[in-house]
Amino acid sequence: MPETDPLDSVAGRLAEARHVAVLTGAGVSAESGVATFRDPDGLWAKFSPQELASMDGFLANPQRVLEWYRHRREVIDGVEPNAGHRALAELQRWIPGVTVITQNVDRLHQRAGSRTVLEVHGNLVENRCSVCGDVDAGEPRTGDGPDGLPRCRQCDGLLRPNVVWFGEDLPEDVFGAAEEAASDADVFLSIGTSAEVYPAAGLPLLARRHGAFVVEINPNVTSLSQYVHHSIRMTSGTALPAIVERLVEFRQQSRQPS
Ligand code: BV8
Ligand code: ZN
Repeated sequence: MPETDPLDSVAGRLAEARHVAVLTGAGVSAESGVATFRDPDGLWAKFSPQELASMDGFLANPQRVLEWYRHRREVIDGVEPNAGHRALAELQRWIPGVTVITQNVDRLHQRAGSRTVLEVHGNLVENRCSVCGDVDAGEPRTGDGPDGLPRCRQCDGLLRPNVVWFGEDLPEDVFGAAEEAASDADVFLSIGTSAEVYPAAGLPLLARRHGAFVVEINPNVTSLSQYVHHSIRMTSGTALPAIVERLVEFRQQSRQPS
């Protein structure tokens, strides 16, 4: 019996699925030219997460943190969604019950046309007041204060990127919706994430506990690999278009009169 092509078997599962949950991480944006965090050439190889992605780090040196996020915004403004992002948007057109749960803050899923995107770690585009929580989109204004830092129009508090830092709770409504999507999923795809950061990394395990068929798409082994039903050792930019292509073939075959 020839070994089924793993891409066929994942596409076959998706063709039958009503609810699909997808968890994406930095690896999905890698082929757009956006650095990941934990790859050898990743962000954490150059910068310390504690200093740059935590409230303590921000309060200790707001200029340095704001400069780092301004640099990352510049990178994001200069890149395009890749074939992996576009394939996920296409998947949502074929299966309306697809929920994209992303740890990424770059909004490339939305730019590729994905709807129902749950940003569990916030986004790089908006700013939030570190005191009253007011969110104002658009570039942080250069600060009017003596320290030259951007400040809130409502209360003059320091503005910060509207992302979730280490030690901060995830937005309750967004993460609640992500847990619901994972629990309801017939198929759960974990794509381009090292599955190291909790509570997001717990979502594939939650899906599996609720009976989902769990697939990992990642060129490398991760801490999740031992728990999934299928590992596809390919990049998302290659695997996702191939899976969607097979799904479309399956759907068209099933429409043909037998
Ligand atoms: C919280 C900010 C409650 C936005 C980020 C001890 C044990 C367990 C947990 C903890 C612990 N101590 C502390 C914690 C909790 C902590 C945590 O999980 N720490 C880990 C590191 C141990 N979590 C938190 O603090 C969270 N909050 O728990 O609140 C609480 C409250 C008070 C006190 C304690 C707890 C908040 C987590 C959010 C942190 N914010 N980023 C930003 O600036 O971007 S995390 C950061 O990591 C990003 O959000 C990123 O998305 C996330 C996960 O990384 P990945 O996306 O997976 O990226 P990575 O580089 O790691 O991996 C890339 C993968 O892609 C690789 O596997 C690679 O092989 C693959 N790849 C590469 N190229 C491709 C590819 N795949 C496909 N195609 C390719 N082409
Ligand atoms: Zn404020």
